[in-house]
Amino acid sequence: MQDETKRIADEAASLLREAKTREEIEAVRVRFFGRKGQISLLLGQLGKIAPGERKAAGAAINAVKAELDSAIAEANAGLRRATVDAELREGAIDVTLPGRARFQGHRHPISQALAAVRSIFEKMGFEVIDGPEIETDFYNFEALNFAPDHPARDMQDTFVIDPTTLGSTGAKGPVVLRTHTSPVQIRAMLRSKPPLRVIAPGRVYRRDSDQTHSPMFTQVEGLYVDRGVTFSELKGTLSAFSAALFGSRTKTRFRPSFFPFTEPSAEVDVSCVFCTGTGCRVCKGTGWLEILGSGMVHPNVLRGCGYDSSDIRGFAFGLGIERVAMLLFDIEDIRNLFENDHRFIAQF
Ligand code: FA5
Repeated sequence: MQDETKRIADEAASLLREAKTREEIEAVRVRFFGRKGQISLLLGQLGKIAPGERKAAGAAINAVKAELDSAIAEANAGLRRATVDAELREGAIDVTLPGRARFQGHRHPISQALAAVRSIFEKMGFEVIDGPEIETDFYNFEALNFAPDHPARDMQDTFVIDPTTLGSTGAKGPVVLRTHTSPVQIRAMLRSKPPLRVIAPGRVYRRDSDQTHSPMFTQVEGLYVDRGVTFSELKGTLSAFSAALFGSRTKTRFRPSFFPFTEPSAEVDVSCVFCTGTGCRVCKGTGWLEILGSGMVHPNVLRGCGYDSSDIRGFAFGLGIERVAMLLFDIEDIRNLFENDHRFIAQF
C-alpha cells in the first residue's frame, strides 16, 4: 500500500507538471479523485487489508489525498498567476515612447478676425446687435435711400429670393439675401432713440467672386448717432481702430466715395501687407487694400427713421471681415477661407 501511494503521488506530480491548461489540471483531478479514480480504488481496497495494517494504510491514503489536493490547488493558482502575468505583459505601457499628439481644433481665421474687431469696438463702447440675413427690399435698399433704379438693386449684384419659397413672412415687396449689414442700422434706429452706438456683425451675399471678392462674406456694420456727431469723430474712430488692429505702422487712407445712405462718404484702405505698398496682384497694383466703406448718415435716412435731422447726426461704416483676415494672416486669395481645406486652416 505504501508503494502504491508513493507511485500515485509521483505520477500525479509528473502529470501536474505537464498540465498547461485548466482542462488538463481537471483531467488529473478526475484521474485520481473521480468515482473510478485511483484514490477511490485504493480506498475501496482498504476492507481487504489485514485489520492490523488497515490503520497505517488509511493514514497513507489520506496523506497522499491531502498532498494531491494541495498540488492541484497550487497548479490552478500557478495557472491564474501565469494568465495575469501574460495580461499585464500585453497591456504594459512603454513609458519611454514619445506621446501621441492630440488633434486640437481652433477658431477659423474669419472668427479670429471677427473676435479681434469686435473686441476693439466693444472697448470703445459699441454694443453688439444682430439682424436677419434674409431681408426685405425696404430694409436692404429703400430705407437706405437707394433710388428705385440704383444699379446695386440690379440682379447682377443681389440674390433675389422668390417669396413663395419662404411661406408666409408677411413681407411686402421683394425679398433678398442682404447685400450688406447696413439694414441693421435701419432696424436699430427704428427701434431706439439716439444716442446709439452699435456694431452689427453678420453674413452678407452678393453675386461676386474673384481673388478678393466672395459671394458670401462677413461684414461688421458700425453706427454712432447722437447730437452733433462729426466727420472728424468718424475719422478718429476708424483711424484708432485701424492702428489697434494692424499696428501703428500700417498706413490708413480715407478716399472720397459714394453711398446713397451716407453724405459725405469715404472708403478706407490700409497699406497692402503683401507688397508693403509697392503694388502686387492682391492689391491690383495699387499698394492699398480696401477694408471698409463709411460716411455721415444721410439726412433722408435719419428722417425716415423718425429722427430730427437738423439736430441728430451720425456716422456709419461697413467693414469686410475676410479682407481683415487676409491682411492679418497674409492670405492672398479670399477663396482659401471658404474651401475648408484643413491643411490650410490649421496654419492660423
Ligand atoms: C457697403 O457694403 C456699405 N454698406 C458699407 C457702408 C456702411 C458704407 C455704412 C457707409 C456706411 P461696400 O460694398 O464697399 O460697402 O462693402 C464694404 C466692405 O465689404 C468692402 O470695403 C470690403 O472690405 C468688403 N466687401 C465688399 N464686397 C466684398 C466681397 N464680394 N467679398 C468680400 N468682401 C467684400
